[in-house]
Amino acid sequence: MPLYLGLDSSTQSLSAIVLEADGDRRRVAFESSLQFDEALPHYRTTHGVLPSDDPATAASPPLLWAEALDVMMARIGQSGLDLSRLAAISGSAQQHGSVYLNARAAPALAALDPSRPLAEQLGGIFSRNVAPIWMDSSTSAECAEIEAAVGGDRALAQRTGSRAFERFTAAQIRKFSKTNPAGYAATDRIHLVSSFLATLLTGWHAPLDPGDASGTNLMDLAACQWWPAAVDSTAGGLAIKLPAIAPASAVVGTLSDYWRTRYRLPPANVIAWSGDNPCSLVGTGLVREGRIAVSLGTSDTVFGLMREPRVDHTGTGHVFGAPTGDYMGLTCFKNGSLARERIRDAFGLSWDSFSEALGRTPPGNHGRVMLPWFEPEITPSVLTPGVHRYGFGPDDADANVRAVIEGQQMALALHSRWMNVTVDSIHATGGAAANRDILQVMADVFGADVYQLQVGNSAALGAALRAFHGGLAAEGVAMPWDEVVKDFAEPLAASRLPPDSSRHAVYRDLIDVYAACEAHALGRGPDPAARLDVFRKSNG
Ligand code: ADP
Ligand code: XUL
Repeated sequence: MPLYLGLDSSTQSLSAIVLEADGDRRRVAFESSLQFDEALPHYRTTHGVLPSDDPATAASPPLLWAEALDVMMARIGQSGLDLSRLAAISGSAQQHGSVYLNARAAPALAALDPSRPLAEQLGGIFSRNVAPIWMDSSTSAECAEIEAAVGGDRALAQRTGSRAFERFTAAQIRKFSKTNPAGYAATDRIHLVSSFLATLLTGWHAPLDPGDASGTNLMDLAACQWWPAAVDSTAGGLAIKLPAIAPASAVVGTLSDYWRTRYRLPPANVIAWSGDNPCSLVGTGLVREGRIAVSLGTSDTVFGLMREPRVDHTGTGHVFGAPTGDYMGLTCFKNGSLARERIRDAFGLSWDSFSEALGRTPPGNHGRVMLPWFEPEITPSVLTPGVHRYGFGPDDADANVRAVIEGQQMALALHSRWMNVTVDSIHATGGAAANRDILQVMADVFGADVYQLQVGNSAALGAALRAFHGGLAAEGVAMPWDEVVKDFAEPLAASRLPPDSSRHAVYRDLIDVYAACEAHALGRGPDPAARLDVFRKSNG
């Protein structure tokens, strides 16, 4: 039976999933994960990110991702699987991050020596040693400049799927071209994390898929091509530095000699890599409209498939290309797992004692509301971090635990309304989806059944399923997506967490109060004290 490999290079880790699939006989044959900070401590990252004094900047070393790939491929080589059956590989990567390569990259990648580790051969290929990542919020000026040059935020959103966002690649490239013109001039190719890793596998500059390219603010969403007006408004001479865009199921090359010789692998097809959210869409089985997934990873995201691109005119959400050739709507929150960890660690809790604390307070938390903006926030846009607490202080462990979870779930529900989906079931994924107490709050806030999935890492699974789909397509077999995801990406019936109607009623009240607190914290609304009082009186 053929094997299909999916890799996921996320903010904090690299994971791999190998699927064995032939018709209806399917199973996960191998799964492995490595945490960047622990496995590769010499890069000195924390949660996969380089330390910075400025909360607005966030970057990671691209060499770290390359070395992690080498370590993971060695593990796969030693997995005991019959790798001569490896038919195709695809990948998922954190979105928006950009990798800057000079003209030495192409010849160096084509001539890698399989007897030497990858990272020590890549030292000279970067025109910028660090890659700005999705957590960076330092480019508001560049966002404004790009929007002005293309005719405004609505024009940009209409064409590319999103207004200008600080973490999107266009604003990051513009900032680099302004602050380091020599480095920009020495840049031959700007990859996203996804196409950079695909490039390492194939040995030549691999194209980008429309899903990840729509996280740049540079792609014409309908045409799946770079939009010249945005490209020219971003930086001079950018058009020739961008990778090509290829369909998500395209074969972008075969595994280069480096990997074949070093780890005794076959010349497997490499299918275009994509972003972690487009991959998760497939990995959570959302290949039809009408359901949503919530990913509680380093970022919290809420997303769903869209047949037509319905752009968010409130300016919070995004429309990306989906691996199925459709579209996906997405809203992203930066204060996700790391905010939950901040509260857990502030009170010296484990995840178990965190759950116990959650159980000691009632839904609605006696009208205590938190906006957990430990770091600058993406949704809503908050550039200067600061946690806002209404009705309690930072020392009450139980109140803080419930407030962070409810605040995040309220924000997910409130800021996904633009997608206009009637939510009756949610597929939960990401590291924190292991926590059923958090998922129960999600069910009660949304008033929807929440399901866990058989394979927890939906981004890596989605990448493997994309390898499966693209690998078959390369052999002339067009398998429908419903069939691709069958058995692998289905919600576990036994995991269903139904909402409780009385708790949902509390949250229907609270969401308006939460919105009032958010407006106040953003300086756009009155003090919500009176509304909080009314809520407390009617909800205990
Ligand atoms: P990434 O965005 O890097 O893919 P993951 O989806 O792997 O992140 O999620 C990692 C996060 O999952 C960790 O930072 C941790 O806070 C969270 N996590 C893991 N287990 C639990 C749990 N039982 N309860 C809550 N959060 C958890
Ligand atoms: C999505 C986003 C994050 C990253 C990291 O727009 O910024 O979800 O993809 O996972």
